[in-house]
Amino acid sequence: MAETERSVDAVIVGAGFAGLYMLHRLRGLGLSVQVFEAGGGVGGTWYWNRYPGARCDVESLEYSYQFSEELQMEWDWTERYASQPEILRYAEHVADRFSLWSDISFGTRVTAAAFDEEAGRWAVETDRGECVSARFCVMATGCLSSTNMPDFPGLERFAGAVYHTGRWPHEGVDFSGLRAAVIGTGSSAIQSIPMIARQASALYVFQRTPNYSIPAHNRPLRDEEVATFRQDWRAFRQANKEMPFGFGARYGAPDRMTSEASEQERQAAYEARWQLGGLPFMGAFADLILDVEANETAGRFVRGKISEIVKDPEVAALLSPVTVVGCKRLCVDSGYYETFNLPNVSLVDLGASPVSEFFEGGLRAGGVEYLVDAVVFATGFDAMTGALGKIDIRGRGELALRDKWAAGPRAYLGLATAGFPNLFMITGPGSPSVLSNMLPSIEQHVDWIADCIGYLQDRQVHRIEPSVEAENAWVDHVNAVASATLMHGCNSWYLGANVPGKPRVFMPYIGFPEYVAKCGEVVAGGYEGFVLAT
Ligand code: NA7
Repeated sequence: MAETERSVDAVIVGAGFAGLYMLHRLRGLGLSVQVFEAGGGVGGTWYWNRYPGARCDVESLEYSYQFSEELQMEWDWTERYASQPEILRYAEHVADRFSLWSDISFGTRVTAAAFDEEAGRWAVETDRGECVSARFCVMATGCLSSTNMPDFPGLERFAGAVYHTGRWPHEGVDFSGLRAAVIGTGSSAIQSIPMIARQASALYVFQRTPNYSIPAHNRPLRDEEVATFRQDWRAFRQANKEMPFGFGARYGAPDRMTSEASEQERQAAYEARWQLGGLPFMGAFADLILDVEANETAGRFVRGKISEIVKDPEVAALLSPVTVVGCKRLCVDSGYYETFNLPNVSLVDLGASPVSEFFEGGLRAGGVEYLVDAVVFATGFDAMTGALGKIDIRGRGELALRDKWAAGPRAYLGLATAGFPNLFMITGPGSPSVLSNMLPSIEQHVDWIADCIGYLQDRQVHRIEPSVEAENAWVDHVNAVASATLMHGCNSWYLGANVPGKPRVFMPYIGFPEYVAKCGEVVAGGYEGFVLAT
């Protein structure tokens, strides 16, 4: 371990929405704080994911901070679903408004963090050779920040341009006149394909597994809906907090089972949700993620829509998933299925014949050569644990987090992990995180951590970490809740199934209101399940 050069009360790793608000809260407690950020600016996932068509799949009035009334009154979202450039401008505005820039070191990646048991402090090292000593270390490293880049044979021989949606060039990419390939058909692909298809002379979409996608029906926000939101934002936010996934209250919580509706009523309910657009589609009935037959009624509906939209029946069939709707994250699109009617767009089925290799002029799959000038990897992320795994984090007894989590992540409430005192995670594994509206989840975690640090300060408590028993019980509970749903039954990134060799463990917690209540109970019980030491 390098010698520490500087001491602060807290180090925060990452300056996305989690890191920014954490910095604001810790400053409010009078702590000295150093934030390290690998990117050249704030915004986290919205700094990196600049691919064409990038947009949040939660509506802008909901995917925004609520800790400051002034911020909510002064920031004008322009569209129902905000685009990446607008969300990035918002993050920058927050950094300006709360004067956050001065405590953030950009272009600096944290490489290691080790707990010195004698001193009770973390030594945090960066790729710039700096080492800072801190009492608290907060990982605000993001759930979708470590890209998944498949290791295709011969990729190094490919002479064309190679991009990953999660690391898009800041200057943008002009595909005009180019033959392009997109590998993957998850959210990033589904958003970018219609945009790339408008420019490329030929676009090959390489699909391993089809995904369900619901139209966004994006549109400019209406003055009256913004005015209503501003007038009554507290009730609006509170109602969302009571929703199972922390958003979509204005469309109503599902109140009946599919079996309680006639076939005609079911179709009408799905049609209404299709016309509404986006993730609230899953709110049509209460049993969609609980019962496979119920789910299949929704699956049939979406497949019917695909076959209506896509003119070539063979292409429509290939685009039609046979899996459970919502088991993999539902996608939200603007003209995705329609894009396959364009003459310059071809769908390549990798299900039966995967990419075998790249060569100088393109790639080969199923014995067919595809000559392309550019390849876009829309292959997703090493989600939830990827960014943490890249840092050499060592707790008590030099225990490496990578070793502790070799069989899958173990954390209490997704906030902290036994053996790593005074280390906090924002939206870590075992918290609702990606199965909730991320911004309110981030705020809830940041507030919990800041309140906890305030509590420790007031009582002169020097260390906090979860007990192994509490952690085990929580991990069991997270799994039990997931097992009671259909969400653990497919190869999703919620389970780590998209990254070869990653242990299959269901990582997010299902149930935002229950989770928030549990966090409150833990505090009311004097940090129940945590070990506090003076
Ligand atoms: P996703 O949703 O993980 O999608 C990645 C896509 O890439 C998916 O279709 C994968 O197919 C495909 N993929 C991954 N590896 C390969 C290989 N080796 N060969 C072929 N195809 C592959 O990532 P996104 O970036 O789209 O979205 C992530 C989240 O960001 C999203 O859910 C939103 O929350 C925002 P597979 O399905 O695994 O067969």
